[in-house]
Amino acid sequence: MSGLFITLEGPEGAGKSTNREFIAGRLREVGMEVQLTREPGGTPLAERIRELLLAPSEEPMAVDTELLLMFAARAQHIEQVIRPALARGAVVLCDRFTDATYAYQGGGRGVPLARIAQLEAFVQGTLQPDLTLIFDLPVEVGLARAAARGRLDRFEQEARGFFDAVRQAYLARATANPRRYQIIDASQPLADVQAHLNKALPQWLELARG
Ligand code: Z5A
Repeated sequence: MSGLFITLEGPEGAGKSTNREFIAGRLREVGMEVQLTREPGGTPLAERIRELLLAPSEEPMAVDTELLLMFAARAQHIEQVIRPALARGAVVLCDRFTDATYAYQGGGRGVPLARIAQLEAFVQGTLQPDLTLIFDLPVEVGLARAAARGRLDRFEQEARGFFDAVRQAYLARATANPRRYQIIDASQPLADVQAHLNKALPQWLELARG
């Protein structure tokens, strides 16, 4: 039996973490086993790599170091959590995955997309999400939400242009493959976002199961 792989994406402060619990709840209500997880991270070892990636440090992290650490954490996560969960028929609900690498390292840092695609094929083989929900909102709204939370991590300290490029990279990927991606207007009040999710989820799941 093969499960369903759903990823949640979007720029800073878009509400992925807030809404992943909501989505997991809806899926569990209809009897699905949900494996809730996140990237970078999702296993004890991958969470240690996450700490390296997010901690501000005096020594600048080379772009290739960042890229390889993202995929190192992903390799561990796929082997330990994602593939076993899909094999037992669960829904894997993952807060960020490789679309974030295309958006942040590709769009934000300027890594050539072909290099990301090589690592993607090496680490994932044919594994791809069945459904990707992009929580989209104007950059300034997301940054204000993130800032209101307090201390900023290494990514959140980037300049405005970085986040514009991240957002555009996400939207370009969704436009290029409308079958897999659903864009959600995350600038709406939370109650409206969740009413939309509630209404649209059954149809998206049907599409994803193809
Ligand atoms: N990264 C990367 O570069 N490459 C990769 O391949 C991967 C990741 C996988 C960590 O990710 C960083 O890693 C991330 C990209 C990079 N960059 N950063 N920073 P993360 O997902 O753990 O961290 P994040 O993107 O910073 O998450 P976030 O800022 O916490 O965003 P969120 O999860 O989408 O938002 P949230 O925590 O649910 O909500 C933010 C606040 O807004 C919170 O106070 C909510 O109560 C509030 N909120 C949420 N929705 C609403 C609405 N609708 N209205 C009003 N307020 C709201």
